[in-house]
Amino acid sequence: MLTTIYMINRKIQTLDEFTIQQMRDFPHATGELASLLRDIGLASKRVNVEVNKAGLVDILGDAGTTNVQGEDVKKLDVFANNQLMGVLRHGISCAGIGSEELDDFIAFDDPASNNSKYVCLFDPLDGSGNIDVNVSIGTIFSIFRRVTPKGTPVTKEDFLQPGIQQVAAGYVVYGSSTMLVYATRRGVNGFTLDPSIGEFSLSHPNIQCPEYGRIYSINYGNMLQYPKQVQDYVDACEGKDRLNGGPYTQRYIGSMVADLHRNLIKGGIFMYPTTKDKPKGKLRLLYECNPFAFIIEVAGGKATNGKERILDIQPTELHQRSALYAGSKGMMEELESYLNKV
Ligand code: P6P
Repeated sequence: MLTTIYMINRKIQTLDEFTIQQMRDFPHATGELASLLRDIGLASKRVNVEVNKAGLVDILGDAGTTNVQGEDVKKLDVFANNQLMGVLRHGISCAGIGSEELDDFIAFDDPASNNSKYVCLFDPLDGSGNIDVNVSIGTIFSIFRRVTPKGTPVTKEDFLQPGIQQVAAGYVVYGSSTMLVYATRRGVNGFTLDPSIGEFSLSHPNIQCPEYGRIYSINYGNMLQYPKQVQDYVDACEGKDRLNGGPYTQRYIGSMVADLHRNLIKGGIFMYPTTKDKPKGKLRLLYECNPFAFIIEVAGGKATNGKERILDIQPTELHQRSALYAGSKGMMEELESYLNKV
């Protein structure tokens, strides 16, 4: 007897279909956020093409310039920045941008852009020091509703909002596969780029960060510069104290998108404390810490600067830095019990 094999016609939603479905669920939605997310998806697909062939074309190596942080700018950083700036400037949803690669914010200041509802901040290619050695890198983005009147050019006030005001935040990780993960208050969803159709397809619906994990991520090279409470917590992670599920395992890629993506999915804690060399921290608040803090909190985790919730910090400068402790709720509470010891 012939066995009839029913092909499972599991319809996998593309990013476009998913964002449109989300819009249908909100009758008052204008579609601007959906359009903005699709624009970011388009730019990241173009970046992905270059990242995937970075070893073959003359796009490796330094672009010969340094960014506002004083870091050597790799050609792919510049390419990624220009791709994001281009799609957002010519879209219908973004009035202006802030970028790690740009000294100041940019108000697009044309009639359509000035009537757009959102502003976007991004690190176009984080971890770019890893480009030449084929380690996962990423794009990080943060979306706010503008606070200045529509119809006018955006001002710095539109960008210096506390992270809790984010409407959406996400990242693209260019790794063994290319994934776009984004959060709104409704949840965190992950989309894997399907090369056969050239679309991001829903692969990780409703991502939840496990309350506990076994992974702790920190750069041991700076250990002697970290606050003593952090050193004591890391000792505990190594098994010197009884921690829930411990002793843990240490994983650190040196590319925060890759480290935080792994910890989001598997559970874990990521720490970039202040150091004597960087007393305000290394990571940037607006386009690195805020987006990941938003994503991790929506997924059930926690994110602080060691003293206060990242999302509560009132920014004062576009490129200001912050310490970052982020990840599984239970592990963050273990860490906080050490940080609160005077
Ligand atoms: P360190 C990459 O340059 C980055 O901004 C983050 O992606 C990463 O987590 C961190 O810096 C690594 O810094 O000092 O450990 O090399």
